[in-house]
Amino acid sequence: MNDAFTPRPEHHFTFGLWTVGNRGRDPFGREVRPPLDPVETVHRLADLGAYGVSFHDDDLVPEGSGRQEKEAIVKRFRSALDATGLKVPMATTNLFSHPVFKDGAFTANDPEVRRLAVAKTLDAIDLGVELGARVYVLWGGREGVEADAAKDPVVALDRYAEALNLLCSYVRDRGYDLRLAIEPKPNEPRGHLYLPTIGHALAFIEQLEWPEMVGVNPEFAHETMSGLSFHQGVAQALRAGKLFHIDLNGQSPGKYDQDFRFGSEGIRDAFFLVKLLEDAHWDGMRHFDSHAYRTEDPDGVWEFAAASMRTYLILADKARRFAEDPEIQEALAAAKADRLAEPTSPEGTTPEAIASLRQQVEQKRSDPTWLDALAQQGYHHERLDQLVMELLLGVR
Ligand code: GLT
Ligand code: MN
Ligand code: MN
Repeated sequence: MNDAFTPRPEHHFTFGLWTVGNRGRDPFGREVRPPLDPVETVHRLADLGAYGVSFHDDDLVPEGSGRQEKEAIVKRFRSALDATGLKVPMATTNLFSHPVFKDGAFTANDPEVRRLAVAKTLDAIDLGVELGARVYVLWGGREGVEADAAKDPVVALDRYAEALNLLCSYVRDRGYDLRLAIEPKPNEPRGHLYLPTIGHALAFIEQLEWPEMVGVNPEFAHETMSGLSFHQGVAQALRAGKLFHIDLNGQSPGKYDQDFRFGSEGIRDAFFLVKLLEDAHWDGMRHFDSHAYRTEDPDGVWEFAAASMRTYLILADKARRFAEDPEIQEALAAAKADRLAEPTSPEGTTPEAIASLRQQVEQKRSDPTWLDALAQQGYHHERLDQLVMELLLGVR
């Protein structure tokens, strides 16, 4: 299909090798799809109109590969990138599959394990930068605990921060043009993970040695697992200038990390997320961290990938219609949506400004009808929300 929702490289859609390469294994059943060659992934994604591909070190260069093997793999991968024009905007490290990381990587109690985790990440940073990555994602899948007594949570965060400082120092020393992005998640695979939400990560970043080098990579599924609003969390990251990357997928609240196709669950939050990114002209990658249902054969995987991008473009079109729809604009005015931009204290935050604000309120209060009138006004959110529903349901 070639229409207004056909993805093109300028839309900046990217996929991890591990996403379309997901073989459908789950805790109860084995793989249902054959392995996917990264080179084939590059060609298929380019054919579908994607901009780029991301990877964990081990997705591209399998664990235990020798130096020559690694060189051959990277060379072949680079040729596929050159042939298709596909980019590698982001790379990351697998610090969760190997049994050595069962007690954590950067927060493992054993310092030897922590040193290994840092060294593995430095190697992976070199590889990512070599292939063009400008963002480096850190998802702490094993950074957490089940037996709370086993780890002092304050000291664990000290070690987490130490690891981030080491990585930043290395990036600076090498002169790499690379920013780091922490990916929060509340739980899974650990019972509790450190830095469980966007808010936790943002606060943590401010206490690092080079906070300007570190931002977040929020994932739709991860915030939604805790019942939080994804787009509101992303808005806070954007406001802080910390949205370095984003993982798009689908998830229903309170469940295991589903990583479903973007938009397949949580369509309203997905819409407000797309609207947020598009209204802000956010120039980062629209990265899908999701996988096809286990029911799918290899063809179904490419249907899944094409649909992920198509849904994003449909929602971006809805966001444009939202801005142009006169009835929606009227309903927004009734909700006083534009007045939220008005400062509460137009005169500022000085003691004089505060005194003036109080005096104005005092004066208004002297009119006995003022408070009642304010309290009794309706905001017509029901009308506004229904209009959004109708927009999403395709009848406006
Ligand atoms: C893993 C995880 C994702 C992370 C990836 C990056 S790996 O699939 O579930 O959320 O983004 O390490
Ligand atoms: Mn996930
Ligand atoms: Mn993710």
